[in-house]
Amino acid sequence: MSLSRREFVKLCSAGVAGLGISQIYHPGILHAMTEGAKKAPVIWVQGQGCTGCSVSLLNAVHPRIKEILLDVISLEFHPTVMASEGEMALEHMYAIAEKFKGNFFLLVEGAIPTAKEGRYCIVGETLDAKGHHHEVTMAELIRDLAPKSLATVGIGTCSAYGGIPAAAGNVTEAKSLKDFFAAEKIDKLLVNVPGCPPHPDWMVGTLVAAWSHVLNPKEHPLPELDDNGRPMLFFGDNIHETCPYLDKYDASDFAPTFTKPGCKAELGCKGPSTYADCAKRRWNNGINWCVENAVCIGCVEPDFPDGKSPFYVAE
Ligand code: FSX
Ligand code: SF4
Ligand code: SF4
Repeated sequence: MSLSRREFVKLCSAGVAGLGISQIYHPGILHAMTEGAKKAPVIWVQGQGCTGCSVSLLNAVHPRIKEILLDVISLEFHPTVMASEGEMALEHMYAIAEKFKGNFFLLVEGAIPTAKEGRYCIVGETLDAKGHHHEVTMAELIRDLAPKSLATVGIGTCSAYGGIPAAAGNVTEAKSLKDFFAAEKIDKLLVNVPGCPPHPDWMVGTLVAAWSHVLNPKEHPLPELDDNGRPMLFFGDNIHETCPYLDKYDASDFAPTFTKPGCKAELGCKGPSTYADCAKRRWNNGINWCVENAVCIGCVEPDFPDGKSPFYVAE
């Protein structure tokens, strides 16, 4: 399928305005966007996290992960899915960062531990000039790669805001990208795609929007970010205000248990203090979302998890 530039922009605008993900990722849009254009070089690194963000990405439906990898991005390094490993993989990653200096996206999953010189998170080994093994910390990796990237993207709440690794206790002195950049005086465009884990559409959509901007800045302005560095396109809605159970909330008609449909306010729902489009977009190909069988625990917010605890309230 081929679209004119005008049709492409019209489809994009329709998708963005209506938040219809199938429109945003209409196959024609993907095709038009990538037709004759370079794919976005991406380096994905992992620090203190659970790999849930990566698993969520693999669950992408519109488009599927196959289309993302073949048509949208050139995934040059990803610890979970790449076939290569060890020094060879790290060498490739460093070579790509040099080759595409200033022109690749650094996607960071997981927080960055800074206690004990970052040694709570060793991400690989390299050989130094004397042939000695050198253990590379997550902190060192970000220090090296972030300044060379076109933009750094915090994938998941751990890298965006500290998340679970930076929760009370925090013996590893885990930091978010923003705090790490500030401490290290790294001046680089930082975009956050929080969520524990983030919805696949949020990750792919942010990359598509950013790469469209790189390819054609006049027609595709950079997506607007909120005060917490999140694209408004996906994080502009208040969960509570867009919840299908808002009428029940207003009528003080509360569900007594998770498994009963209805407003979960009395069970601990954090929808009122949480901003994301989960109520409209839903998860797992639109089949379900947190509030149907549990509560919103506010996983996309900078104060998650401590400020959102306790997640559940027992009667
Ligand atoms: Fe964090 Fe990624 Fe939560 Fe996990 O690793 S955002 S712990 S879902 O998956 O960084
Ligand atoms: Fe608000 Fe949560 Fe009730 Fe929905 S279930 S109306 S988000 S309190
Ligand atoms: Fe996170 Fe709440 Fe969305 Fe669930 S509904 S994914 S807890 S923001």
